[in-house]
Amino acid sequence: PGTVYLSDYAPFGWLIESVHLEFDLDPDATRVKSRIVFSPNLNSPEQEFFLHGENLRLISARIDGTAISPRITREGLTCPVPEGEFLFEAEVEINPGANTALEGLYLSNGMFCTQCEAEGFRKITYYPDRPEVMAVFTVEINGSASVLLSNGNPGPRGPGHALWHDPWPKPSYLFALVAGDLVAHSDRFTTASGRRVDLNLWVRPGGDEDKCAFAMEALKRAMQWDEQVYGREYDLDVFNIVAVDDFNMGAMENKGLNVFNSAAVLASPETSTDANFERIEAIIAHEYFHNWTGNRITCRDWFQLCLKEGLTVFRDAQFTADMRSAPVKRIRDVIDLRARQFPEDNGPLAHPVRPDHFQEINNFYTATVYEKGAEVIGMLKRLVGDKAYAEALELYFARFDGQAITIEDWLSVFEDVTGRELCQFLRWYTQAGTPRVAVKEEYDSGTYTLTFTQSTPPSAASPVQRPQIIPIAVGLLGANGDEVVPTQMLELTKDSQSFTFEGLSGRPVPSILRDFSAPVILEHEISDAERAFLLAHDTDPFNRWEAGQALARETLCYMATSDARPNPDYLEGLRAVLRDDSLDPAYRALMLGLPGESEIALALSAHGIIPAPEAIHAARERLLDALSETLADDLPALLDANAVRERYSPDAAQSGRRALFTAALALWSRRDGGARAASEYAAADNMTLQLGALGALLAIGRGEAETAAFYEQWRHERLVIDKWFAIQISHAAPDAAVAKTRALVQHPDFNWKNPNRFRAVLGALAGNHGGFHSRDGRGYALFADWLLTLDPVNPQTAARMCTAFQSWRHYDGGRQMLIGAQLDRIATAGGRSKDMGEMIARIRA
Ligand code: HT7
Ligand code: ZN
Repeated sequence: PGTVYLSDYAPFGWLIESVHLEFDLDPDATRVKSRIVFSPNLNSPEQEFFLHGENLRLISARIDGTAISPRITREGLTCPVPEGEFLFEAEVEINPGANTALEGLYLSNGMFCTQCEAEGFRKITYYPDRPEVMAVFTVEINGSASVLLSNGNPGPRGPGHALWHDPWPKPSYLFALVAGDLVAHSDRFTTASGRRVDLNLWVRPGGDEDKCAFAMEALKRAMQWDEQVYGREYDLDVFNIVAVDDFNMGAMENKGLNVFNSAAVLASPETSTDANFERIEAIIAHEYFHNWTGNRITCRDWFQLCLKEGLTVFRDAQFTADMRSAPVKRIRDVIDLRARQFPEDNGPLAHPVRPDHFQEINNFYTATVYEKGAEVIGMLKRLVGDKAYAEALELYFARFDGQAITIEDWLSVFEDVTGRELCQFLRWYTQAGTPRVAVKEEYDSGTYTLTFTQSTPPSAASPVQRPQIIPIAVGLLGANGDEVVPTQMLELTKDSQSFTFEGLSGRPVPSILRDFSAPVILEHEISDAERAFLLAHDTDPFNRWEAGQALARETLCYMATSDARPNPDYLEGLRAVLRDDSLDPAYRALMLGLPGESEIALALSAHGIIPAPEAIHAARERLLDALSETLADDLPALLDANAVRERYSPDAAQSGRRALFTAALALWSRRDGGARAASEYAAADNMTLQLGALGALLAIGRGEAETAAFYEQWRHERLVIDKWFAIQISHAAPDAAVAKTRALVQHPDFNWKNPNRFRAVLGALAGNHGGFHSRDGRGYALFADWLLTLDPVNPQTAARMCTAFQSWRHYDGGRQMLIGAQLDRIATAGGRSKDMGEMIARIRA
């Protein structure tokens, strides 16, 4: 029901010459007056037009000054229109105070704010709410708040009144309005061509003012980077950012007025971890970069979402790599891809990077569209080379500025610059599923041959899979670890293909898929000794880390299915890496990270073994114990060497040392019973160490007093209390996680209508693999109870969290029955939202 298909796309029959909006703000009866000038877009426009509109009370409507009585449905308004240009006017009333879905105009702590992407503008006024309808907006705001903001440049303002004009045509999803008693952290940026831009980060007074400086500096770094690397300048006189507590996602790139989830913008050393700082820098950059990739050039329709999101994620990853460490960023991104995108692409929610149908577009802001979308751009860059990539992007901005376009348009600039046909490459956008690439090696008297075979399991989303073009970066190492063949980009285009290297003096060790050159699953059966060799010698930092991960993954799979002992090659190899002080501490910290329990579950399932969550958890605990034993002599020195004594900075160097320190502390706690962690907790003067020490204690079943003290210390800092809720559940033993969650949902601070708090608690339960999959089904039932509670209030956030169930078919029959029962319960519950209905139906299919 209600499915929209890409193949049904038809352009809107009118252009919009100008939009004038006037808001009279009132918490439960806001009036919105619109004046919209339409002109025909097609040769023979229809005699009637349809404007989207939901939950609006129409007060009056006129065309060219004459009152009309349009037909109103739940979805919008239909009325006959004259030929040629005409003025449409309407006045509607809306109720921001009753808007708990956080889409459209709503209230957060008394502040008016908007969220219009994807289809929220239709909850503000009647409008063709589709991304390709671009228009110049003028907005008047009448309200009692001291700060009244909208898109574009400010016009005259007086008490209770403000005027904004945005000279750049934009789709309605980029409209924004904010009104509140706010204070600004302000700065200025001068663009390369000399435009002086006022920068403001608006927050509520009373404690957040001192958490703005980092985001502001990050914004200036991003503005400069986009000029230097992509030649893109900012194009308005002011750039406003507002921090909002109630927000469904991280942030929103509204033209000139970005709205941010407080958690994605506010930071101080005492209240935020290094990871928070890095995330904030990345999201600030991401939303800023959208100004060109998304706002100036936007999507023709929502199927093309990856056009702006994939490219912007790719750009923000490049930025982080430049600001920090490229290998560390790459490894973190791959960890994230495997944790979130691979399960999606290999389960019932699989869909192409450019989906071809949907019921609710909000359900397609996915890891596939974003992260796989960015991987696809990385592959394109690898295939055409850096120079052609830069030329293609120049052409892209020149050719499509001010337009709403498709993925075919995007690829056309690469075709024009390189002369290459990219129709096979287009399959990365149209086929779902993660390709498997199997490797076979042959060596004969100096000639070495690699044969790759690709296959992608068919799925409901892609029943027929055709071969993709896969860039495979390969280097060959000699027996002493020297690189005998430096990195080459092989292009796998057929189902099966061989590549030959001549003139070698001995059989090499291959390093395949360097820098994770394509989002595929590599099936390369090599010995533990060869993996250990790569862990010791690979000159590609990604593949060196990958060798350690592969050893850890395999040993965990054995340990979870037998009483096998940990692989000594892994333990010894890791010890050697950790002792190598020439390696970046951040990189060594990543080396110490074990694959997560759900990754092991999926790896077992891929080998045809039904995963047992409790056995996986026990195996991981045993491996951590073995690691702490193997490293017993090294850990104290590692702790001393990486203790940061300088004044706190969230920079890459210091945060890398803290990452290694806290990873070592967690292992050392298994040896000293948590004594060192307790003293580190007591002495910590920043959140990274405080939370790291608390996590180390909780992981060994201690930390009760510290948990209580933490709450008392931070009870007035809502973003810290989110962490307090989450860490207790994520570090609970599997048999305690559900009880802990049950206790915490009774806590007076569990404000479940706040998406950050809901995610902190229920997201942590879903992330505690052993606890969520508790054999008696209590985890599933509790989770489903809360999905059903949240859905009528905030369907978007509830629907996103259904992904916790997406891998259900990998588990045993008992668990499948228990999950299936919860899915049935949700599916048949009355009053379910369209968002959740679609998600549950897809998961059950
Ligand atoms: N483009 C935005 C995506 C988005 C969103 C943001 C906040 C709340 C609801 C939302 N729906 C869609 C964020 C981004 O990708 O930059
Ligand atoms: Zn984005």
